[in-house]
Amino acid sequence: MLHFKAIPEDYVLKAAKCAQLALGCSRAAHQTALRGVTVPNPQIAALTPKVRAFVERSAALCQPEHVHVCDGSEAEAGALLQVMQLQGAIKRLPKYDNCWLTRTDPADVARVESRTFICSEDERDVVPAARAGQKSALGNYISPKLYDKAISERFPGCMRGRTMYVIPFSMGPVGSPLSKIGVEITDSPYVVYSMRIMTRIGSKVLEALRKDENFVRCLHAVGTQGTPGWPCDPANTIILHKPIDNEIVSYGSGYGGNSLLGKKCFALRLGSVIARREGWLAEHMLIVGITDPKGRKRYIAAAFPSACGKTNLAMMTPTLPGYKVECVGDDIAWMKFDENGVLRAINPENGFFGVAPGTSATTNPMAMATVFKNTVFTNVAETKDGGVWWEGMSPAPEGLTDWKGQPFDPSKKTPAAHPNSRFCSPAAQCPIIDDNWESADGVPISAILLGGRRPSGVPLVVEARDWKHGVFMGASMRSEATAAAEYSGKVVMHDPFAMRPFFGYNFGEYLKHWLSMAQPGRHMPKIFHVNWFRKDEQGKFLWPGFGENSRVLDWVLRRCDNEPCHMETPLGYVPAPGALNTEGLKDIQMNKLFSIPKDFWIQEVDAVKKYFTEEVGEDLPNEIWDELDKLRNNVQHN
Ligand code: GTP
Ligand code: SPV
Ligand code: MN
Repeated sequence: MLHFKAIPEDYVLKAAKCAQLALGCSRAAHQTALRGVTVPNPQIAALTPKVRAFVERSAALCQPEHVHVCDGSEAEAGALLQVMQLQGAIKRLPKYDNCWLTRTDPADVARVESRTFICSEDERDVVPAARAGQKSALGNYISPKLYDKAISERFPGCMRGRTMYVIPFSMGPVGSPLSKIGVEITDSPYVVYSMRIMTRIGSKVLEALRKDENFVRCLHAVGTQGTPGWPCDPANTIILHKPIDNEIVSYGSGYGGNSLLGKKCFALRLGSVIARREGWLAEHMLIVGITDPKGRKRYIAAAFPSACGKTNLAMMTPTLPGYKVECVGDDIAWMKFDENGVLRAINPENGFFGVAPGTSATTNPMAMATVFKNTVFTNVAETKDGGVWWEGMSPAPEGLTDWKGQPFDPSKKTPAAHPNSRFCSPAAQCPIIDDNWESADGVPISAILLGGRRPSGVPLVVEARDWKHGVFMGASMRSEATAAAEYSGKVVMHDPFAMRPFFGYNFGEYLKHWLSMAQPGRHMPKIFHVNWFRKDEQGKFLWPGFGENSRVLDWVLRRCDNEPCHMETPLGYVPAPGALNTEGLKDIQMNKLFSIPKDFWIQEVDAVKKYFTEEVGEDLPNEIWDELDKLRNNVQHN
């Protein structure tokens, strides 16, 4: 058993020392480098009994050299940067203020959905009836026995010679009634530094734990393989969730959603289970505030799959005159109806872990104004003058170093930045961060958008006729695969509610939970499906997207005011002729953007039916079957 007496007061020096020793550097070299960065660690005494027990158990299992409890201070952040520089894990980007570049092992670049599991006694808690005993497309099940086995095969002694960091973190503003607390234990200083951007960490969270002892236990270790600066273990990577115990265990990957356990693991997978139990919604949604030319401000939440435009919509610069957009969150929404029947949302995160490629001064100027200070860049290309570059930012400058650290050769087909390269930046730095983004009560939601990458057949925008129809739209969402997970190629995948990789429980039950939200006295937000990604025969986008999406938001908000600017189609309501403001846009082929090809939709209905039948079966609510029948009828009689 590890005793806290054994934990050094001058943790940083010792942590750095062991990092150096592990890499075989000379003692003198690192001691010189680290002179003056020793920080006392009074946090240990502050641990509540439950946290302490979790730390002691994890230390006994992983056998680290040192344990450091994070206080969240600036001094600590500085020390982490020093440790990582000594390890060769990051390098400074001298072109900007406090910006850093990481290159991962080329085998550890995205979420690994095939190795992500949810554990429960009963498989049906996780996997819908139709897939009993088989692989499910809507989440991987693992039994408690295999869960324990997976841990015991990987964790014993995995932090030998390393420092174990303890990160108390809050999802949501500390103290908000909608917030939840977690404690992540990790041996990756990159994870600690990223968590301090993406969540609220440190002493204030330990303080809150003294009032309410409950927290989600998150254990993470990177493993001992990988490249010099990026230890990992791709062959043995596993991401485990056990909702009944409020527990997340992740091994072998340092990347994004695999390792920053507050994000997808907690806020969505465990979050969806907690939300169902407590009667609210944990969703893969951005939250954005829009002020119209009359000065009326409304908030919208939007679910698009990974790498399908959430960050862009959340920070959009509207092209329509008189509109103003402000950002509350770009990835996750926790939403709950209040006592007045208003759906209120918080962003449980504290930062943006955004897709770099495609981000530019024309597509997303607000992101560009956010990311060049206090940011960690992962797997982007580096410029000669110590800056960063990625595809879509600007014409490629001379002398680039690619994401693997090699001189970039533009004549080759391989990109300079990895397609899933990302920036990790504090949300507060966004120039259009909403005044209410940390409001303890959350912001009121007027409309919910759903969407995906649909190169053909799917109109620019369709309004659901009612809540039930909207839930069906979410259930039947599909989208082209992206680089955010381990898929290759542009296959169109089912991705209900953009949550396919993030469900913490049986998808059929999830749909029932959504349906149960509609109750008398509640102001149900209108639901819309949008598609910025429809293409013409030449493969060119039919819609300019980005800031021009404000034209769609304008119509959405007018519909929220019940303006009769819509017309019926087999799919739902679309803008009446002339109702979508396209003033000043050239060459927009409205007929192509809004066409509803009969053959396409008959196939779509068949594909959705097949998916519901094969993946959900009897767990699919009758209301959703009814909506599918209605759609088939509408399409056939079109
Ligand atoms: P995650 O962080 O993975 O959840 O992704 P996200 O949903 O936040 O996606 P993001 O906004 O980062 O966009 C991903 C890619 O889609 C980027 O390359 C964007 O440039 C591109 N994109 C975003 N919005 C639009 C749009 O309206 N039109 C087109 N054509 N591309 C877009
Ligand atoms: C996503 O894939 O939806 C992301 C990035 O937001 S990650 O944090 O890796 O999940
Ligand atoms: Mn996401």
